[in-house]
Amino acid sequence: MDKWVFLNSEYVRSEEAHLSIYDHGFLYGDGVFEGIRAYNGRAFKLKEHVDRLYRSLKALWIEMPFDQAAFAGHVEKLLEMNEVSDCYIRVTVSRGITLGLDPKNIKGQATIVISTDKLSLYPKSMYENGLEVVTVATRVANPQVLEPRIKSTGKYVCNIQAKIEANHVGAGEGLMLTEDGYVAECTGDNIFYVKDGVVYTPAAHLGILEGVTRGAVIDILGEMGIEVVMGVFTRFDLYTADEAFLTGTGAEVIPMVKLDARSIGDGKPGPLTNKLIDAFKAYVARQ
Ligand code: PXG
Repeated sequence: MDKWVFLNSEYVRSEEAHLSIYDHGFLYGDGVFEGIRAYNGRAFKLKEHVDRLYRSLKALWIEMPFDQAAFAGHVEKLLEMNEVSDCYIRVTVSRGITLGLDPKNIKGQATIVISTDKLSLYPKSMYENGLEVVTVATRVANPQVLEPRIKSTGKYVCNIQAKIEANHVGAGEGLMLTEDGYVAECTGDNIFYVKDGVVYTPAAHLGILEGVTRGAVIDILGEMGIEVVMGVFTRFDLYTADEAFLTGTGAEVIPMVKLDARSIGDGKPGPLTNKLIDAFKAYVARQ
């Protein structure tokens, strides 16, 4: 189906949205992105996503021709123009166009694309039965080399390698560790576990993406009166947890029932996880 796409500073038909072969995003992965969900025609946590996008851009010194409010306005307008209700909004910004890596030779503005697409979701059975996860050999990037809080397109070669590893053994997700072997995150999701009624999740400084869904889930757990501890954990903590779950724009909240072939708890989605999934649905509905 034909649809509108926002490209640079105008709305064009998707088949007319072409990018240069000299785009720095294509040549070097020199850009950033956001994946946002729309529910009932409204972009979920749009401000949080746009703020994260602008933080990523600032860190990479990529300049935008408009401010955050105007950018959010373009996302909302595109949703209206495409008359979509529940969809995946993809925002990609690259430094712009020049062959050669020196950014001073970039001509014109950053390349900016916003599109709305169909969501590809985990099957319903995975929410009911839970996901099996394996630890992959590919580590998350060391923050001193590639700051994970920058959602850069280039960084995702690591996550894609990790996903390939998980796919090869038929796992639903791949768990990535830090260089030191601490639990970081999955290839496209943040990770949480439950032990004795307390919820634990890796601290941001370890080299994880500070997920928008992670933030929402921490708020919801707070509303539910459940303590959330951000810290440094090993796989032992997950193997011996009562429950575990993953969060992300794509997965929302999904139970994780196995890690490296070991059952977590009794190997079924846990009661707190199931309660949280319901609470997340209610939270989304009232946004
Ligand atoms: N960690 C990583 C490495 C991610 O890529 C998350 C955590 C969860 O963050 P959010 O803000 O979504 O709660 C992500 C999210 C895509 C796509 O295009 C990737 C993500 C989200 C949406 C779309 O594949 N990654």
